[in-house]
Amino acid sequence: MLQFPPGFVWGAAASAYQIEGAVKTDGRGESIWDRFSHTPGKTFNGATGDVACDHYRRFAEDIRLMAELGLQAYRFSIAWPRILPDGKGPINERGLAFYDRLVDTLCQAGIDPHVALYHWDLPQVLDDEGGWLNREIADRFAHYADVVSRRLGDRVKHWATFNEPLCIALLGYFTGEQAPGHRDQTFAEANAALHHVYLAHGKAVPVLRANSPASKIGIMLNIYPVYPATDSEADRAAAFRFERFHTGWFAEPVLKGAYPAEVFPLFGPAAPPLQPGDMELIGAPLDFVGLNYYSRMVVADDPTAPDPLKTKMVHVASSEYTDMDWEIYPAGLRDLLTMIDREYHPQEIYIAENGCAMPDVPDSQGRVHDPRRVAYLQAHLQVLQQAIAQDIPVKGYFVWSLLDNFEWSFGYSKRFGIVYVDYTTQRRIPKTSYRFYQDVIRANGVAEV
Ligand code: IFM
Repeated sequence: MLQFPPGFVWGAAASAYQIEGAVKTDGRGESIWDRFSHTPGKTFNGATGDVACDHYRRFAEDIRLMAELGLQAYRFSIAWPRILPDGKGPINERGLAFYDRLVDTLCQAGIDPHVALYHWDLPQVLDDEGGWLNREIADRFAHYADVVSRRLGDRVKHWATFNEPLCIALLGYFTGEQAPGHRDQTFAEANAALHHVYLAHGKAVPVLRANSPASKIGIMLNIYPVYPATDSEADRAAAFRFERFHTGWFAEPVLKGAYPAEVFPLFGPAAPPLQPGDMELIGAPLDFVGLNYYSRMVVADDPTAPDPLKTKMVHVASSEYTDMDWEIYPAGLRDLLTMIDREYHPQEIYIAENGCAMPDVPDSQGRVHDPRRVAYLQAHLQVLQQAIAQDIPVKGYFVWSLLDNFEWSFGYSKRFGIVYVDYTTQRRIPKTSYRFYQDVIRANGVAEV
């Protein structure tokens, strides 16, 4: 048995729009994901988060599932449009009261609430004013952070400002796969959105510290370790360029307080709209970094590629891939942690998301057996344990996700949960991986395979 340190935190993660449903209940305003998912052609089979897992109504049942699992922490996000339906004010008391009840019920069950303020569901009214392209949004976000942390800051001990700024910027403003669905190929919008997300982060951090002084403050980043497709000089150079763009561009503003100088000139007039003082705010020290790890990137040099990086992604023929077509590569977690620790020295790290989509189906007796997810989790936890044994300061692990849920533009076609959700009845069925994770938590360790 590979033991984790005493006090290691075992958690599960989710986000508001992916599970809550109840999009018109108790005064919630419209979010960009309501608008986007209701636009024909934007999501698989036209799926929306209108009902999702109905968690808004069933949260107590879901917390019972968490308690039975032995969960010590639950990471969820707050829906900004429930709190400030008009983006700025007035405050919607019924929305705040929901999260109050959620936090209280978690605490009563002995489960520590870890809160993310933004997991992609911007109030639509703010998008109508330019959304993340409008610099003023940073102050709106700081105000929202103030309202939420004044109310919950006595019980919430871990706050994250944003989940995956890379996705907000790239998928929201470059590829258009996610809300608000812009496709600006000059990159100017993605860079502006990223910069304003980070500015909002920088302005919210001191607010959270003031309102919730006993808490730890951080951010969730999705950083992929990058590997060359071959050992050729051209591919190694391509992997370096790609890494500078991915980790460098999307993570270093918060981890180092600077955009990488070698990437900045690539964008010319599409560079982020920096103003004096921004980077000091953005780069202020954090208490923890949340890393969302699923897979790695393998890249090759491609002089014909239309983008300035001149690279292409490569499939590894010998590897196994998940239902998202993401390579299963547990060793990447070790490489990522080693790199983050060496380059950026964060005080504390959480694996804030890790898991896989698999095509789960109940058997004739209604049980859901998911051995490939068990193997995935087992292999990643084994690597994680080894990294911790080498003194990398990982304090906790959050499986993505407790429940199957709305996987953004993929709708309900991808199942990430350790609990199966039958969307016609809302019945929850713990999968084999739920039992596996229960054993891991109980033992505070994982068997070596
Ligand atoms: O479901 C998403 C989550 O919202 C953000 N991180 C990746 C997950 C799986 O795609």
